[in-house]
Amino acid sequence: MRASLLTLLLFAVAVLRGEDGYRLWLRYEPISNPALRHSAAEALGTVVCPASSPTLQAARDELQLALPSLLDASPAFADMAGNASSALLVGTPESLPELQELNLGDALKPLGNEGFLLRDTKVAGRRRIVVAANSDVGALYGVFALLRHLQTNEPLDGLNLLSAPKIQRRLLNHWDNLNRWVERGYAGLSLWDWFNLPDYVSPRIRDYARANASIGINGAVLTNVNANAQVLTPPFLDKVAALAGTLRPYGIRVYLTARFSAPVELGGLKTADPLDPSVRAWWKDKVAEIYRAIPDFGGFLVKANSEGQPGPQAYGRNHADGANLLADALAPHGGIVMWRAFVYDQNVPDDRAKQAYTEFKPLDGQFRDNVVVQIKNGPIDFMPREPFHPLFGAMPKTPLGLELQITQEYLGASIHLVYLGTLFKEALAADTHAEGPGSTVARVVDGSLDRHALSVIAGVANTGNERNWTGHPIAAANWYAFGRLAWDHEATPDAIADEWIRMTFSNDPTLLSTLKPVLLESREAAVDYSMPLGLHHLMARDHHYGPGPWVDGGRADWTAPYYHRADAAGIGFDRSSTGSKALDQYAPPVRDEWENLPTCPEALLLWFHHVSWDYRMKSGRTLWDELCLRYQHGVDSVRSFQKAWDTLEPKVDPARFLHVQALLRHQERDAREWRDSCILYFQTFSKRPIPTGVEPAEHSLDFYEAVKRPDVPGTGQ
Ligand code: BDP
Repeated sequence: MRASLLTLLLFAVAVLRGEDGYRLWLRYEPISNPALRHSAAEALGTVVCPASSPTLQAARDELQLALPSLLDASPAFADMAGNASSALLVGTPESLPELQELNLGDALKPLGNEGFLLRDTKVAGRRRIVVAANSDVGALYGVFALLRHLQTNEPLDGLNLLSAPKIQRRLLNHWDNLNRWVERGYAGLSLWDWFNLPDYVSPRIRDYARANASIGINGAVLTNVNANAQVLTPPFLDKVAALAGTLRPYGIRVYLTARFSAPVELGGLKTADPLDPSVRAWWKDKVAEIYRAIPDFGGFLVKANSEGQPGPQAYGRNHADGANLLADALAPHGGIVMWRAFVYDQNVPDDRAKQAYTEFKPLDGQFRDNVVVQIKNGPIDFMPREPFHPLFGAMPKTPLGLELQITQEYLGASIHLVYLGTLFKEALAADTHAEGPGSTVARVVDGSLDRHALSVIAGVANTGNERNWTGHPIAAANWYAFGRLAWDHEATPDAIADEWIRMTFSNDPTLLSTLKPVLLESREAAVDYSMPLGLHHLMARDHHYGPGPWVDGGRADWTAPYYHRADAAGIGFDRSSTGSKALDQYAPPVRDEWENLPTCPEALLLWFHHVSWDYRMKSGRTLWDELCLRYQHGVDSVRSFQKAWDTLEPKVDPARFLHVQALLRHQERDAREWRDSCILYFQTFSKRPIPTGVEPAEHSLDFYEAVKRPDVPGTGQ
């Protein structure tokens, strides 16, 4: 009775205040299954989690926040379990002597510095639920895993879970400027309130840390890759130190972007030449200064000689010279350099997709040990679908980091419902064949393929100061999926979506069976209504929102025709041996499969080949018909998402229900615009009729070409 009253009360409060998404997947609503709730309340009636460090204090705080609500009961927080018939024990064998009785040594050993174990066990006949780890942060991760277990309605009986991350540094990259504008940010201003820092650190920063720790993210690059050297000045370092202080208990280190020309801009030097002794001394002193303010500073992320950013090439040096300069300054303090391979130059006549490989591959073996080359998942730029980047597998002597984009720059910003767990997984699971079958991107990145100790995965964050953090209520699933896959790249997008829905909405079976397929199909839908069959870079200029296959003029590699190459004969970029030869950058088994039209996956067809409009697709249709029907299919998929979502009205709180419903309406309109404008535009080349089954366009091509979208968030400065 008490339980149902409380549940009712909580529900009433939620309705009154409106579920606003702030709590993300850490809502800790009462466990809905009464039998599970009662048995968990019994098992966790006593909680022993001595707060002997700030990190264990954070673990204890989380349990204190979560358990009374989840269990609809108030566990006793005690110093010892003693004779209690059942208890939860949380900590390391050092922080909690009672754990020593369990002889966990052998089980803990392989779990490393961040892993944990969860176990349902008995000590002298008394039931103990154990969250144990080798380190405090491992115990914190274990607490979040236990809470996830409870939130997803899993029983504690027989619990036996061991988990350790495969990738060492799991980072968010914030493209945040010092004036709080977020490049490609669609969820408000930056979370970092630089002007008020260090005096005031918003409580939101702690909640950001909690959310990240709950999925194992252990680092944040605070500033934009298009870097501002000011962040390296003393007043800003004080601000960074204040943020670092709040993030530290949650196992999160801060990193900064380093502007290569900082010695000139801040230090008044005449040069930023990486081999110049005064430049080397400047960085050495600067790094020492950073470590005085932030002793566990993680290191630098650098975008150099790319899209106008300064870099070593201005001095006739190469990327290794540049990276090593910073690496040498950071090494004595244990810091690392993440040097980005996102480089291309309009003055280089070669296919843009080939340029990073051409520049970086010869440098394999020339980087210091504390350098990671950070590579986007594909060779162009976070398109809705790309083949894996050919550098993966091509630089065995260098640790290679993977950069994914969580923010939806090319996938409808925070307007479109696009679950990226599937995209991230596709990127990780891609087989480079570099050292035989099974040489997946994931194994390159986690260091297991070439035995590198240092490993990095980064996601360009989609967070901002909007109340629900990510703008679209479903976009938080992408932050979540990134973290979960960064921790365990063998996890499936399906299982991750399942967890996220349960925690973010509820464990209702109808809700799950309705919403999960929407999430899982949403990325493919976005590919279909925007850039199907391997098409890429068809978006409008600058803001990258909406279609622009006609966008021409200015630098060629920023126009759409450079990529789609539509003409009277067909469409697609010939990157095979008859074209740009980009395929030569892949290992022979991959190259051969993709080189041949019949074996090239249709999803990548127009990425690698210029294909005749009448080419017969696997469906038996011509390429032209197939292309048009894919666009239609994308629109149809969004409509099916709308239908599915509408049935969830009784299952979702009104605020989030209406919000997603409205966004889906917008998305359907956008999907139609993509379909109509791209089909009409490509028809000017194909000169073929639009096949049956495709709805007629609402407007003329001129209309679509004239669409202007001023002030799209994340564009400008
Ligand atoms: C592109 C973005 C641009 C970024 C750049 C990068 O359009 O805003 O600065 O990538 O990753 O996706 O450096």
